[in-house]
Amino acid sequence: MQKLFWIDPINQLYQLQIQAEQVRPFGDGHIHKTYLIDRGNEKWILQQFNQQVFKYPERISHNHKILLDQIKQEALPFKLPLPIPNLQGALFSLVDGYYFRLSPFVAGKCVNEVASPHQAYLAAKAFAEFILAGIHIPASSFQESIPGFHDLELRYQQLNQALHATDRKVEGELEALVGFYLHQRKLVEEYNFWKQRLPLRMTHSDTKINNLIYANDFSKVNAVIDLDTIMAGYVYYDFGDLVRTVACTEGESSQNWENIKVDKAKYEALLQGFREVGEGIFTEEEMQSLPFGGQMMTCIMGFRFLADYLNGNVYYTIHYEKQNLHRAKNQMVLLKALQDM
Ligand code: GN1
Ligand code: MG
Repeated sequence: MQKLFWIDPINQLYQLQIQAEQVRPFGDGHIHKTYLIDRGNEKWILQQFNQQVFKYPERISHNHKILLDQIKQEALPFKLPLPIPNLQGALFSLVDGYYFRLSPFVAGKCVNEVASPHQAYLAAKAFAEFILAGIHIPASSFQESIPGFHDLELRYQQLNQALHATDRKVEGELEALVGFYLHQRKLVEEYNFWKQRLPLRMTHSDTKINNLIYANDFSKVNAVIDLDTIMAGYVYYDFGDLVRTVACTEGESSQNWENIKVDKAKYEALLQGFREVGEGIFTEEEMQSLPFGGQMMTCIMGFRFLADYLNGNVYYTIHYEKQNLHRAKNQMVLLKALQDM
């Protein structure tokens, strides 16, 4: 890898002696640039942070400081690799106008699909245990790292705005997709219904399955990662994004439309994991809202992928022009399957 502009300042800020040969791109998140720093027996994750998506890094630091202060890491059954403070005590380091952060590397397997209901169960348990670990912290202490991140009403409006502003011709497949998503008003109403009834909790808010690290033999969960979206939310968000990414027979980038189905055994395993951990702690209504979460999170991702396609692919990393359109189509097929359950 060629000389990286950030190496010297990062070495200074964290008192390291990293060399360019020890750095390589890592993972397949859609948002940040992630590198593994591998010095043999010492490893870290370094991220060049996406400031287009996360416009308020100080809010993330605020939230992470709460976690560092108020969550007993030793009591958690997995690791929470929060950023390592630099020499000045800051969780982010500014280099040439870009934000970077360093965090501990946790070994294990990061997957886009789980192989069995048992793995689904382990994932659900881990994310539910994460909510539990923060249940004593008032949700109002957290700041919104992305305002309205899971606000279905807002995302619906943003889809409408994208539709009005788009340079694309809205016809054929695109028109059908737009039609389908604009018809999801009922889910938006249901979102507003639950909002009146459920308590806010500290949630992870991005529980897609590759934001978790399993042990190499899949016997347990080693870490919950991607901690930027931790903020106040509803329990069903975290259950819902698991349904979207675990209880589906195809991944979110698949174009095998006919094969996109709900995997019922994995779905039940997710429910079991949340029930076991939440029993007696989450309210009755929170438990009842879980199935809505699967539909709602699939729908919101459909809104967002489609809006991004209409906006000219400015948000998600894509590998070909129509990828966001196809992701929106994929989520539509899954949403229909969830609605038919
Ligand atoms: C993004 O960063 P990553 O890939 O874990 C997105 C999530 C979406 C997901 C869809 C901050 O997550 O909301 O569910 O892509 N994160 C942000 O793959 O927008
Ligand atoms: Mg990720």
